[in-house]
Amino acid sequence: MFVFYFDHIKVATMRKDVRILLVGEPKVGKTSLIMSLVSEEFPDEVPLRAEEITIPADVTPERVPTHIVDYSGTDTCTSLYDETHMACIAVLMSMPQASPKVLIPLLLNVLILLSCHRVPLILVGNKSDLVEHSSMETILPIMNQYSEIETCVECSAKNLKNISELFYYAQKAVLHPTGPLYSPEDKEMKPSCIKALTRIFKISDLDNDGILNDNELNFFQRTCFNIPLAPQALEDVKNVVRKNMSDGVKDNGLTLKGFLFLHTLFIQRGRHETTWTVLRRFGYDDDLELTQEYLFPLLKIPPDCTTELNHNAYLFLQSVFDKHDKDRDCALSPDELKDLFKVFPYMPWGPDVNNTVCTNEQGWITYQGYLSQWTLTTYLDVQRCLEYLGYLGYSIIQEQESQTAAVTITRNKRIDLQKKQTQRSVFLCNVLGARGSGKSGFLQAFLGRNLARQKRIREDHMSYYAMSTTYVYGQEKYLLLHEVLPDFEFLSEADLACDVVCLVYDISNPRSFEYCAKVYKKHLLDSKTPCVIIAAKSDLHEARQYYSLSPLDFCRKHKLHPPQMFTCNTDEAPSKDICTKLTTMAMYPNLSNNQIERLNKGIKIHAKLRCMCSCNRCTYCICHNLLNSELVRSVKAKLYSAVLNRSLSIALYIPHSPTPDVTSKRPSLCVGLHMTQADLKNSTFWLRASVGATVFAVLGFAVYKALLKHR
Ligand SMILES: Nc1nc2c(ncn2[C@@H]2O[C@H](COP(=O)(O)OP(=O)(O)OP(=O)(O)O)[C@@H](O)[C@H]2O)c(=O)[nH]1
Ligand SMILES: [Mg+2]
Repeated sequence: MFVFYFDHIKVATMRKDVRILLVGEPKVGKTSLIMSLVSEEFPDEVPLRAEEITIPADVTPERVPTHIVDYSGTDTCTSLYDETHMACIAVLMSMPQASPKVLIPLLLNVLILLSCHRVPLILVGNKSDLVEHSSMETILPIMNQYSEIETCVECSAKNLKNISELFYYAQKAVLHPTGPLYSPEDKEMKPSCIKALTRIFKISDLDNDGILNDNELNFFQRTCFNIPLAPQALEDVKNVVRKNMSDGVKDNGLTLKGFLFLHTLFIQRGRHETTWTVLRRFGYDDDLELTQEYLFPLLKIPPDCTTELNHNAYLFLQSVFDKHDKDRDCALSPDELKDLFKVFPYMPWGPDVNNTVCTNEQGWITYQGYLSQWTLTTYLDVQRCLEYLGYLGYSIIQEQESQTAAVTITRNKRIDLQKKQTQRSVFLCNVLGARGSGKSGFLQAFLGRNLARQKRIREDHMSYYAMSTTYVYGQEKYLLLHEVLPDFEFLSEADLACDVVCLVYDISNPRSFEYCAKVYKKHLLDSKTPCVIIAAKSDLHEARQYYSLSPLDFCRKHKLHPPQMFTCNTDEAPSKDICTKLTTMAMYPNLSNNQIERLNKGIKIHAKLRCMCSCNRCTYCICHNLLNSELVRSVKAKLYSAVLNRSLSIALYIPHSPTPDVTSKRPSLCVGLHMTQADLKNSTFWLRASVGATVFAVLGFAVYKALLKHR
């Protein structure tokens, strides 16, 4: 015989208290039963009705405060309807010698009331001391007929038989009801219970091989019951399953069939609490639905802050990807994706997701695309992200309080602007332009798709978002491109709230630049958001734009970068240089055009160094991860900003150095050129402090480069 121990504190969503209502014919012994329980002796004289009593939590077996209410139809101010409304469980008392003819009408009356409030019932035959034979034979068929009846007990208030047991059963029936789990008529678990346990099995099967091996079983046991299983107990569990079914144990591990069998056995042996503990630990309520508290833990996002996944969350998502990428091709085939989302009640990703993130040649979401989609959901709809992580069992597998532990709330953007540096990893770029100017083409190009490939995308599978990574100074950053609908009249503040704006015009269409100029003048002229104008379809013949200024003159006048030539009509994957520039501008909105250009030159050097593989498993990726770890990243960021500030201050004193754009309306770092003494000290401090870090980073790069060469 094996035993699953459990810790009461872990049963988080269990009821806070239990209210037991005693009903029955007059003189059946309701009040005496309560008095006998309290005083542990049979009272000779009893009042008509006992006052409501409360048994404190620490003296009850299930450790919940228990209220016992004596309902006497003759002397009471509350109706039976109201009482059943408040009760968690009712105890219908009768004499053991009561025949079904007497009992059933009485039972039906009570059941009608109870069914309104879904209150379970225990049938009690009191005064068992008066009869010689058990009445269970007559009672059991009635119990099987009505599923609301949890159990039947024969007791005697006089000789204290089964009194405390009765109240224990009542408590248990409330806290761990059989109804949602098991169908006594069919002698098997209910479909909703099988569904919930199957999801739990799949989450606990960490390597997704369809078997819970000893490690996984131990992890499961520890998560649910707080105690690991002793090796012998583990063997006992498997032996019980082996004895009862041939395919319950495979490769010395528990199969889903074996796991379900084990729970059926628990329930049949009256140990529902074991199954309930598991279900509650995985977030289920009494109706076997995932609770709102589990799926949507409270997370407050202050204004001007964004939400990103942290390092641990990415590691968790990586392990989920790995366990479903069976063929190890670093992409999820439709079947693998379906398998991944089996623990969800619905398929969360539609076909548009394949056109929002990177896919492989077959159109399957790659590892990088998969992480991008999670990053996008976290950024745009953090509640949804929490819900999805809940379905994947994030808090259970990662042993966290809730899914909120996966999310980083970024610093207020205004502080980033003041400090001229950011810790953010995700930047939003809104892409605007006249109809047909090439916005969607630009978005898809960011995902590595040229025009020929874009033409194969179905219209209804198109997406207004494109998310991928770019490298800025060796740091991996996510850029989210968002195509804004071109209706000029309906452009709102929200359409322009982003880190960088992209205005697209079609060089072959003489009317398309006007739209960009109008949007810029109306919404962006006085805005602090950096802006880039893109001259799309540069493979086509350039037409003269019908606008008072040429695009180049317009950019000069407004101190913008010159229009960026772009085409997605290429043989290979289109260039992503503009996206790198956009990310740089989003990261350093204070920088002038010249400074961005200088930064971008640096980026190209770094781009050569980076590992093109994104499997996250090979040595190259491990080195890459090390270099991108939180610690190194923060030191690097500080170092860059210190070097940047310093180089800018030097630039001031170099004769004929490119003059920074001092007259620009957008704030640029040149404002920061007039560095205060404090700034200088700060920068010197960071320069000194980062000498040590530089040595470390250089060593890291050396190892990394050496490995890359061999490759
Ligand atoms: N030759 C050429 N054609 C392009 C290029 N980019 C897009 N196109 C074509 O231009 C047309 C419009 O491009 P889209 O990207 O759909 O333009 P859009 O701005 O998203 O259009 P709306 O969403 O309708 O406002 C399509 O037929 C594309 O095939 C390019 O770089 N070169
Ligand atoms: Mg479009």
